[in-house]
Amino acid sequence: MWRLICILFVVGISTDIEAQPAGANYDEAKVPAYLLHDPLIMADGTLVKTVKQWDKERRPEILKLFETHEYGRTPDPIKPKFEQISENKKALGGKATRREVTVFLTGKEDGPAMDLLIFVPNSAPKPVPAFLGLNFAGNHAVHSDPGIALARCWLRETRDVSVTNNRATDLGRGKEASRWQVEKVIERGYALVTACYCDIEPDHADGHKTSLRSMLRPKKSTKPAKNAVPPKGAPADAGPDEWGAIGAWAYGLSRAMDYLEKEDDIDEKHVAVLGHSRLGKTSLWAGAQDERFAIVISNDSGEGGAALSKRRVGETVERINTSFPHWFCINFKKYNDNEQALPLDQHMLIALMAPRPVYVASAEKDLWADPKGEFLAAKHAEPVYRLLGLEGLGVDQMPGLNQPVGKTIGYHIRTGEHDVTEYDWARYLDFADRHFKKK
Ligand code: GTR
Repeated sequence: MWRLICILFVVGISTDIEAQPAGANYDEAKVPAYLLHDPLIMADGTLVKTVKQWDKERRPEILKLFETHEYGRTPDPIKPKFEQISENKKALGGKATRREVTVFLTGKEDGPAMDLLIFVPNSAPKPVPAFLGLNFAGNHAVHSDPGIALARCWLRETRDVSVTNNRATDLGRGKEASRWQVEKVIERGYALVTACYCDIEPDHADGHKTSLRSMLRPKKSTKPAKNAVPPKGAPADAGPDEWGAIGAWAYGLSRAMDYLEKEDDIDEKHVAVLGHSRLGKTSLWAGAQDERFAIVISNDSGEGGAALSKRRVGETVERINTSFPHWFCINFKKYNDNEQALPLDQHMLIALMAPRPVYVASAEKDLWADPKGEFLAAKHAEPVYRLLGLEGLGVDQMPGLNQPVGKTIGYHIRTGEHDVTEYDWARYLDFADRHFKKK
């Protein structure tokens, strides 16, 4: 019944296969023929022809598909409590005001908490638009400013010694500065708001035991199947569509947004949410669920983010569910080595951002994340933007390296590795200027 878009793609992009995880397909000639669901055809076969039908029927239907089969259901939010813990009006040599704010996620001071780091440009007229994103290594890693508190949460150990026994040390200060470009963001008149994702849930299979996910369970959760194997990465009695860690991290972004709605210096109607890699998957899921995010940006988010799963290029559903059993809901494991059975793909996630601007970025050497699959997902979200009277990507072919394209859907593939670079930030700032500072 459903009208399906049939795609068999054969292209070549320059490769660096040796540097990629082994055992995956990086060969376009070996991409299976696959079918994508049309984002404008309802599950019962009805063609979506009006904005109202999209808003009231198809959009909720697609959102529900992602809740049921991929990320799990997010519980109703608890009102958080906020406490400003520091302020420096002369940060960055006087160019910015730096604030640190603790967000008590369950509203209780003895519950899980997330520390926000906020830089607001001093010279820009208030309120200012903002970029909000989670970071991997603690707020202190985002900039070398010694006044930033060290992260208090469990952190992933890295090859260097900046994290010891899963705790932050001073050696980690500024370690991720190239990924945040704080000065550039401030110079362009935007605030930068960030928090460490491990404040919300530590990123390992048992992380749920100490995080929000053990305290805040979705209400009418479907029961585990009889004889179900106890799930890895989720509470023992978790229902098959109960949220995973990506859901919890996205929940944290929405609570940060709750704070921004109260922050006088920030214009809460102009907040762009962004994230890299697993946190790019998170920014997309946050943007899909929470329409307060006015722009959504995915940087190299790959499998379970912007890339089409059905192409099975680079990381597959099985690989991601095996390496990271806690990220998605239990139902997603049904699609291990069975992507063609998915009732969705990631173009439908991108379509959920419409009519808001969305930006998808890839990197040439990041084949694990399947750049072509990221481009195609952005492309196949376009019909929804058109229905809403907007231009989407505006191109049919993947652009060359370092040639950004797009109108309401932005896209680029830059030279280099899996990372967030100055180049990426410059594109996001231009994109935000274009959409936020329209005359
Ligand atoms: C990889 C994972 C990817 C991506 C990446 C990251 O190990 O396979 O899905 O999320 O980590 O977050 O850097």
